[in-house]
Parts: sequence; structure tokens; C-alpha cells
Amino acid sequence: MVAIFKRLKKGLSKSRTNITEKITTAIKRSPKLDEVFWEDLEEALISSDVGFEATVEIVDKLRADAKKQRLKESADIQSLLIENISEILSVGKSKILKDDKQIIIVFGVNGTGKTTTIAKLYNLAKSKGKESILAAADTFRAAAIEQLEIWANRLSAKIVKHERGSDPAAVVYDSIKAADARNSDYVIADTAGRLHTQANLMDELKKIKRVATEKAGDYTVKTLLVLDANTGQNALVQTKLFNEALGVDEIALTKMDGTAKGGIVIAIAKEFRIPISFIGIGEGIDDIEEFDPKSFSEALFQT
Ligand SMILES: Nc1nc2c(ncn2[C@@H]2O[C@H](COP(=O)(O)OP(=O)(O)OP(=O)(O)O)[C@@H](O)[C@H]2O)c(=O)[nH]1
Ligand SMILES: [Mg+2]
Repeated sequence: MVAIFKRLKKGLSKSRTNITEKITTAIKRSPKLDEVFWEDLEEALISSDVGFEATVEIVDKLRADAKKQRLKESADIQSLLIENISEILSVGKSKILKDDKQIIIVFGVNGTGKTTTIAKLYNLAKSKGKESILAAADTFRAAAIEQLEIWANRLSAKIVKHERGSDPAAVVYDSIKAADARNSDYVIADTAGRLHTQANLMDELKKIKRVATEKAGDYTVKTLLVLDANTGQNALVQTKLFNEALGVDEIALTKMDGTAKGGIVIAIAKEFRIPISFIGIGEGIDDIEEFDPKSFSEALFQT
């Protein structure tokens, strides 16, 4: 647990440095809890992409709690802040890779990290003794099937693939049959990157989900939206539109190692109340963490 926490802290170090520096500066400027301090804190949160609404909620609650507890020093609000944020982040239980027998459809806009995340998820499941089948349902982009195949070879994973240009729903269908025959725990389906504005590609995704649901048998269909943390507030737009079109069960937020604005996690949780189940903190196969609200807020805010 300690080692995992260390890795998380390291993975979040850009955001962590950004936020804790601002908070430390605010504390230095106003050692006593006063209006200036609350304003500086608000500014620190908003500039880390926490979002206006969540920031106001956090600061209002902190002010009330600080008053109740008769806190006088601004340095004393740290544990309240962590608690508060952890509460906002606790929006329902993640089920993906927790329950057995799932068909996990992974989607999102181009380049967010879908294929890499799938490899990481396969590996994570394997480390818990679970077997998965990879479905190469990105039949659209050149070399997408090969990219997943390279991961599959590296991980000795079973992969189901068709020709490029074929119907991705048929790939998922065959993957479910294969999973059934082998009694696999999970099917993890890669799909082509698409913009939420491309109606025909969104329809294709709906078809994949429909076919998966029809053929699921003992399996449960889960949708996992992959968002790139570096896209900032645009991640909110993506979540809204994919959710309206398709229903997003859970979210994986990638490239948290590359952004100083990890507060976006809080904005997403606040606005959509969709569980963020995984965060990506690097390009390597182990650079994924199962999201835990408390560890996350500690890793981000503990000075
Ligand atoms: N630093 C960092 N890089 C990541 C992370 N996740 C993915 N990447 C990188 O992001 C790039 C795109 O990753 P892919 O997995 O190919 O993304 P994709 O969404 O499948 O892309 P398309 O299939 O083209 O839509 C690769 O260079 C990955 O190594 C992460 O958590 N951190
Ligand atoms: Mg891909």
C-alpha cells in the first residue's frame, strides 16, 4: 500500500507541485484564516481545473467546518480540505474489473490512450488471476489492429481480430463467443477514436453496445470512457456528449503524469457523478492506478 501511494504521488507530481505550492503560498501570505486566504485558496483550486462549481462548494464547506471547529490558522485546514475533496470524489462504486464476467467497451476521442489503457487493464486483471480476451474492434484506423496485437503478444493475451474495415460489432460478437467458450472473465474491447460530433461513428458505437448487450449471456456490458487529463475543460464536454449518446458507466483518466491540472478529476466527479475508476500515470504497462478518492486527495493535497 505504501509503495502504491508513493507511485501515485510521483505520477501526480506535476499537479501536486502546482496545487501544494499555491496553497503553501496562500498559507504564508495569510497565516491567519481570513478572507484573503479563502480567496487565494479558491484561486488555487480553479487554476488547477477543479472547476468553478466544485471550488465554491469546497470552499464554502471548508469555511463552515473551520468556523465550527474554531480553527484560526490557515495551515490547519489541510486535513479538512482532503476530507472534503475525497467526499466529492466518492460518487458511486466502480465495478469494472471488480465484478466478474464483464464485457468492457472502451471508447473516447482520438489519441486519449484507449489502446494503452486496455493493455494496462488486461495486465491489472491478470495480476488478480483473471483472464481476459482483447477485442480488436478498432477496425478503422490504419495499424490499430497491429498496435493491439503487439500488446497482446507482449502480454501473451488472447486477441480476437478481423480484417481492417470490417464491422467492429462483429469483432465484439466473436470475442464474446470466444470468451464464453474459454470461460474468460472479461472481454476488453478496443474501439476507434472518434469525436463525439461524428454522428455515424457514434452510431457505430451504439451498434457495438447493442450487439454486446444482445449477446452478453452471463456477462454484463460496461462502458468505459477514456479521457486525456491534458484536455482540461474539454474533457467535460466529451463526457457530456458520450454520456448522452451512449451512457458512460465509468471513466479512465489518462496522462495524469503529464498535467499540472489534475483538479479536472474533481470537476468531472462533481458535474457527472460518474465514477472515475482508473487513472493513467505513464506510458508503461504498470502505470495505472485503481482510483481511490482518499488516496488521490492525499496524494494531491498533502504538503
Ligand atoms: N504519459 C502518458 N502517456 C500515455 C498514457 N496513456 C497513454 N499514453 C500515450 O498516449 C499515446 C496514445 O495512446 P493510445 O493508447 O494509442 O491512444 P488511443 O486512444 O488508443 O489512440 P487512437 O486509437 O489513435 O484513437 C501513446 O503514445 C501512449 O503511450 C498515460 O497515462 N501517460
Ligand atoms: Mg487506439
